[in-house]
Amino acid sequence: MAHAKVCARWQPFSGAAWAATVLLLAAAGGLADTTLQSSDDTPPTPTPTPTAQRADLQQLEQQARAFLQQYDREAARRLNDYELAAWAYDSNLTAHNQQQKLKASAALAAFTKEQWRRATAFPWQEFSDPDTRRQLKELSVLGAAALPPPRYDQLQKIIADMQTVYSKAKICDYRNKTKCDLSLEPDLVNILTHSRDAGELRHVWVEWRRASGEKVRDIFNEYVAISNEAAALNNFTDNSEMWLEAYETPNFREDLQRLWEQMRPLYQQLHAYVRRHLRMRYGDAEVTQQGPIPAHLLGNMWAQSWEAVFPFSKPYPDAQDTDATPKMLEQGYTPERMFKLSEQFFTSLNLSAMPESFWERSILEKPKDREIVCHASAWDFYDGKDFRIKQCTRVNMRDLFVAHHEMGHIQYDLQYKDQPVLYRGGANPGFHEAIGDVMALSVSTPKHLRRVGLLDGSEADDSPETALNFLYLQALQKVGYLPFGYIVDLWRWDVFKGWTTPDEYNCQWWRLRELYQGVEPPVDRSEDNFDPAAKYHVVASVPYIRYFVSTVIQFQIHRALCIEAGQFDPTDDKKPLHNCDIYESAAAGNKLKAMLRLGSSRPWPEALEAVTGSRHMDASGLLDYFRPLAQWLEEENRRTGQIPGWDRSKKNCVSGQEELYTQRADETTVPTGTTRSPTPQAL
Ligand code: BJ2
Ligand code: ZN
Repeated sequence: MAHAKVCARWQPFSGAAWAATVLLLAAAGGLADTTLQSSDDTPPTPTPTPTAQRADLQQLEQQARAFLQQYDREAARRLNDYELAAWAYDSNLTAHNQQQKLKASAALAAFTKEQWRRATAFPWQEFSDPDTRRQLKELSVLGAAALPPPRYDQLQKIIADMQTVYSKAKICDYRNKTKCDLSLEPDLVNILTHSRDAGELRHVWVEWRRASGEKVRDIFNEYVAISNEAAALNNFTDNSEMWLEAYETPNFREDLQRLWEQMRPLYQQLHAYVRRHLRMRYGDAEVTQQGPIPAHLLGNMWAQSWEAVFPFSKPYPDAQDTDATPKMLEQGYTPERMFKLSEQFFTSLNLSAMPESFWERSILEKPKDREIVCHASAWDFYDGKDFRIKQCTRVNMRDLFVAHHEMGHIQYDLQYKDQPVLYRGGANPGFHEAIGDVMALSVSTPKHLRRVGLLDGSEADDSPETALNFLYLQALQKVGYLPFGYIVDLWRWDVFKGWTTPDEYNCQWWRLRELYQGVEPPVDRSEDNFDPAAKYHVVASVPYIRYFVSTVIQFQIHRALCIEAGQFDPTDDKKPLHNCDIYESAAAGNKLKAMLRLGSSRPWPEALEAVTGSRHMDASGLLDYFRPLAQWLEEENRRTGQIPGWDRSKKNCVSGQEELYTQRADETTVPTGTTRSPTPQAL
């Protein structure tokens, strides 16, 4: 469970001939502790053991190794069955395909449980080989398969249903109310990116939430209850603890909080700068001087990535743009060519090309004849050969980076394909998310874009103004993203813990949005709405903190690879980190490869150390990268009288829609009585 990959969120296992082991176990004095949760990975205590018992233990350890080998073969086959059924459904959302996927899921769970039973019968904590201990420890956390089969099936059905509502959701056009076939990808994404009509943006924002999140509010409650039941059966206090197990780090939450505090001042500078430009664009009535930013104006459905505001807010409007989209369109780029370009970057680092079958089986464009899960994803089919991406790709720079993100997953999958199934995962989930993004940090530099013909001019044309425009564009994606990457699971952890109760789900979501992101909804909200579930990972039950972790460590990894490639020198002003392109550096690629090949066979600090020399997550990579922009933003905000931070929102969040109407009527005389956020200063 700890390292299970996200697309198959199950614990792998095996199915074998067990008579010999059972006999041995009987000889050794019975079955081991059968609690579901593992304790730790510490070496066995060398208590004086009678010789006979020691011999039994050695024999048991040998048996365990044989078990793991057999398990590995069988697990790969079973996982392959499941992934094929899941792919069939996600790429054609029919009732029949859903049934098949749920059947495959139930079969995998039954197998997992059986293997868990066998694995935990070994006294693995006492084994001498650390690798055998690690694999059995991994197997000892059963996850959702611990549920009684009917309850397990119910959980999977709820997740599939929530994901399907999200994937099929449609809304009506702002102007033509009879045109009601607008889907998130590509229609709503296009409107949010290009429309500058605040009314239209508000419409799309509100309607999307009506068509997606609101529809799953009731079944989400059941999802929380069953997830917690599963966690309890695994001896965790609640599902948030089970999710955090993947990081194998005590006090992980405190570490994250510390990272956020380190980066918050930079975020607040960016926020203040963007707010000023939004005010200039949309007027004081839409955007106040000192309030949170209305979430519908940032060019993204969740206000998680802000690059769409770049055209009207760039620091130097007359300097060269670093957007590759115009050239991509001019050169007739296709989705396939975007992925080929990404593949070529990987191979230039001496990393692997995609197998032939990848190009045959992937879905790189939105099909016209059926409904699919359009949200981009990368798939490992666990047979060492079959790897695919499904993405409703559009030809633009944003999707070029998503293509790199997804290919980063496949590259990781390819590098650890010869590891046991139990180790075919990232060092921790954040590492898996970081690989493609590390590539994109090089690819997005003006230097690289010119090299591949996606930007005019030569390096000699690079002025400090172009560099700042570029860094600003990067910040809109990466810095703008940070608090969103953080709060999705801050919210879910408290929901699983029962600290946020169903009558507070939506208002608590907005408290976090306001407190950390400094955004507010364009209209009042209530508990009739369910805005967290308007985000894919919430309905698909995919943990989210991995993306926050990734955003931090990708800059650490980038910095280390840039030094390896001779592209970054902290003592040389002419080689700033943001200008580094590791293209064609086999030295950088080999360093990365050594880490990727480990999969999850070692605790993550070791993997990080192999590349960066440090065993700790650290925001200094990101802060180093953005330093020139941070200075510029500070000065610019001072010059224009912007005060970073925000006052409390004047938007309301109340228990029900009815209360909202009463309240509006009474607004002048009655105190709001609404759920309010703590002040930003309380952060
Ligand atoms: C677009 C991207 C995910 C991802 C998909 C869906 C959920 C898991 C996978 C896994 C990968 C693996 C995504 C990109 C950055 C921010 C975040 C967002 N889709 N997943 N099977 N992103 O991570 O690629 O493909 O191998 O573990 O959701 O909020 O858009
Ligand atoms: Zn990813």
